[in-house]
Amino acid sequence: MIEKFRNFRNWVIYQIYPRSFLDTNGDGIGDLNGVTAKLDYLKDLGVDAIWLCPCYKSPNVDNGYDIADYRQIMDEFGTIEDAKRLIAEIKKRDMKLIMDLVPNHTSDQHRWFIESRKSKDNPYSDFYYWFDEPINDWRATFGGSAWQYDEMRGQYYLHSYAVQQPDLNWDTPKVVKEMQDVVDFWIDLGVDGFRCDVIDQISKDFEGDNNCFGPNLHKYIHALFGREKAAHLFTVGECWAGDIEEICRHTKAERGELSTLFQFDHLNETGRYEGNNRNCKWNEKPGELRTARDILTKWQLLNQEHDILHTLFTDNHDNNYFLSRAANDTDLRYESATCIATMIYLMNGVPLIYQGQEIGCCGSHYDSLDDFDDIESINLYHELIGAGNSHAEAMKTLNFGGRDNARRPMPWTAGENGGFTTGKPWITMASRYKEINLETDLASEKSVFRFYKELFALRKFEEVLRQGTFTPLHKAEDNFAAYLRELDGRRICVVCNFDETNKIEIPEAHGEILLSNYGRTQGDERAFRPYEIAVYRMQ
Ligand code: TEU
Ligand code: CA
Repeated sequence: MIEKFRNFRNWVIYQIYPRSFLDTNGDGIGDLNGVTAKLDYLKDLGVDAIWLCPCYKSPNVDNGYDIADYRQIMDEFGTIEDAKRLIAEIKKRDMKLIMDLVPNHTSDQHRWFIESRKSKDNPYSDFYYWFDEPINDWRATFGGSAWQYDEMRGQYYLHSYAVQQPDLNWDTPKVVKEMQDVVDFWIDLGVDGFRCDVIDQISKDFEGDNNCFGPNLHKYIHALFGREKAAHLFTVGECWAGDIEEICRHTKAERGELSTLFQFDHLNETGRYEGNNRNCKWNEKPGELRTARDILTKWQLLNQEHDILHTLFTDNHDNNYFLSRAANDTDLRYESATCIATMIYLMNGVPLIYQGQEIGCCGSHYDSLDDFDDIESINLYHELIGAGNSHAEAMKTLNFGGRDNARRPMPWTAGENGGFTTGKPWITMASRYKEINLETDLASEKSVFRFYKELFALRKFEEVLRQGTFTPLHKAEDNFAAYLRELDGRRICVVCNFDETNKIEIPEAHGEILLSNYGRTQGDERAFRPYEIAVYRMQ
């Protein structure tokens, strides 16, 4: 692995959904100055880099993933001067900033689309996909047909997501140039990388009836990041690549494309609702932790064999907290949160943590649709009711799988609105925020924050945890994860018990104790308790 990619393994990346992080001007909406105000908090946690979800000018149909100007800051979040100050303050602390690039589509309020829809022969006419009739039966992720008739233009345009998110036509050379200029604009402002939204969709395979992995995909990704100006960047793609060959085509260093990518199959997240299909994020799945362990083990070994950089994550702004989906977020919330964190973040790769994970945030339960904001959830609710489901059944689906769960404001204190805002929060606070917030966590004997801080410090201190190999020790039938990290003869064993009831004996569990979520001391050989983890330096 090249030096640059090896160095990325030394980072801990923290994902911020700025709308819900901290409001500093009382309008109930998080803002960039709120992120700046919390940089020391993040530094203290052990964060090296921040992935900032879209903060560009947007009408917020999809909360910033519908961009009206890639070079201006969303009015609610502040100004470009606030952005420059945030970047300067990040650099002062020797931290990095990764912006969220959304290359597949814009808002329908972007000037390119406003111009494009005016006629068939203006300079922006071919910036989007226009046809006299829908040319296939593609569906939009947020429901309905992916083709929308536009009265002004008199044609249909393609939108893979909301109607208000028209897909850019990357086969138009000027689109490629414009997006290169957007990347360069933010590089010149000093950003250190990009998370690339649905990057596999920027080339469509109309022949193969597939809205991603088109014939020019790698040409376009290379056009963005295979240039000298972009050579230093950390780039992570939100990708659907399901086989190792395609993943290598995206991420091998010599290809000049991405540093790494998100693979979602350990989250069982196929995205769109597929009824009672187990394999989608909306439905509860027993044994999810073991399934995730086995999928992660598969990719750890494959990525290691092909010497590519792996992303280590369980949460993001598109999913309910993994803690609530896969473990026990009630009477064993601390144990579950610390068990999940240890299993994922001591593996081989670059750790990414989503805001709130570090204090054991979990899903909410609301019975009124008024407590939901996300276009995906609200569209799905109406689809479910239309399909004959009761209100209660539809709300059960939204509460378990909806994106609003992870977008409820970060609870800093047990006080009014969790200390997130002095105004009215833009969305209802998490239903348990009075119990689960930073202030209460830090006052607890069992602090998730202090455990995360210790976990990241251990990873920072032990090079074998950042650069070592991964060898699984568990077997498929084991209800625990156990793996070995090795580097130049140094060996560290990680053990995570998933069992809530039975205590288990783990033969590999011996050596010098480096970390425990039960206060296990040296030489304590008792059986493992529910969600107990231990990390050993082995002789
Ligand atoms: O998400 C792409 C994607 O996979 C969506 O289908 C998302 O995962 C969905 O919630 C699955 O149920 C990216 C962004 O992460 C998401 O926030 C945006 O809404 C979407 O693209 C459009 O930009
Ligand atoms: Ca604000």
